[in-house]
Amino acid sequence: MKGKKLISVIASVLLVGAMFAGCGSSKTATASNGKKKIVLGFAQVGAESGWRTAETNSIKEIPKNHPNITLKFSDAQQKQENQIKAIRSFIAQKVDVIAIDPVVETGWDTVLKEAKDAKIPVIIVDRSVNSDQSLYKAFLGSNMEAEGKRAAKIVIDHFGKDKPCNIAEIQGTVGSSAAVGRQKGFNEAIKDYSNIKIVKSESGDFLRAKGKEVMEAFLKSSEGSKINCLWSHNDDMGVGAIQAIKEAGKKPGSDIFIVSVDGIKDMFKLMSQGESNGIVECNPLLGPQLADTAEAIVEGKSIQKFVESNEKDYLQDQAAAELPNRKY
Ligand code: GZL
Repeated sequence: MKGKKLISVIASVLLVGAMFAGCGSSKTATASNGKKKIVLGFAQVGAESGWRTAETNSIKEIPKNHPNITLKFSDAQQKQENQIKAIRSFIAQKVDVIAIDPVVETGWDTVLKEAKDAKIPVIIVDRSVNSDQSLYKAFLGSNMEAEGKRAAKIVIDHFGKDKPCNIAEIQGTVGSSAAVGRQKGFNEAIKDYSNIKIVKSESGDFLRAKGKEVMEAFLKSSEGSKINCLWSHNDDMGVGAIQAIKEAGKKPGSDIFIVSVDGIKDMFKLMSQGESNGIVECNPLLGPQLADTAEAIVEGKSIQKFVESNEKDYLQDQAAAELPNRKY
């Protein structure tokens, strides 16, 4: 009896082992490129600008260059509640990694804690969050405050310490780290120049059409006639504002000195025609970095917590030569 009992116990242990062997391998399945399979959920801001389109294209290219990564992509139409819904859906689907480009800086703690409780690592991309840094694994993106300082330098280099400079500022999305940081950096940089003042400031929500509307209103205001400088938090609003400046019978790039952020082709084209004066580049091509970071996290490798994009600045006399090189 003993021998028979022992054999049946060994047989059942082997059977159970075989049953679970399949489950273990499916969890750590590898793809054709020998890398671990990853389901990556990306919660995008929206499709508000040329920069955003370029970023989205870069993210959507990930599976082409990383066949081990399956991308789940959501577009929140610039609404935080839609982004939070998308993140909760990714958690429910038990994705391996969640990436978020947060439309605004605040209001993320609860959903980030839900992701952490679900043991799903989070990567913050492009814009930043005012949350406990332990709630996300990495940040990939630009230093927005530095971008504001870089834009101010272009203005200061042109107007110096004496020439009157009356600035119309068209801000980005209210509460976004891009608008908050750029405004903070710009204002910090001009504070010691008594000749350089912001005389009008309003949000155009990073939208081309709103940039035009805001600039039209600025030009019709009591300060309109003295505005000789436009500081736009992104190129798209700047392109719209340039349209408004022309319709008001003024020359963009000469009657009104213009600086904006992003580096999209449309603004380089206008600058090559003398209708803008400075572009502060902000890199949207974050897909490759995001893929590498997600893979490193899944493979348990150590990663850099904050990875800042490399960016350049361009002046009017560089625009024509640079335009053919622009990728977005
Ligand atoms: C900045 C990015 C901003 C761009 C805008 O990194 O979040 O949002 O400057 C975009 O064009 O809408």
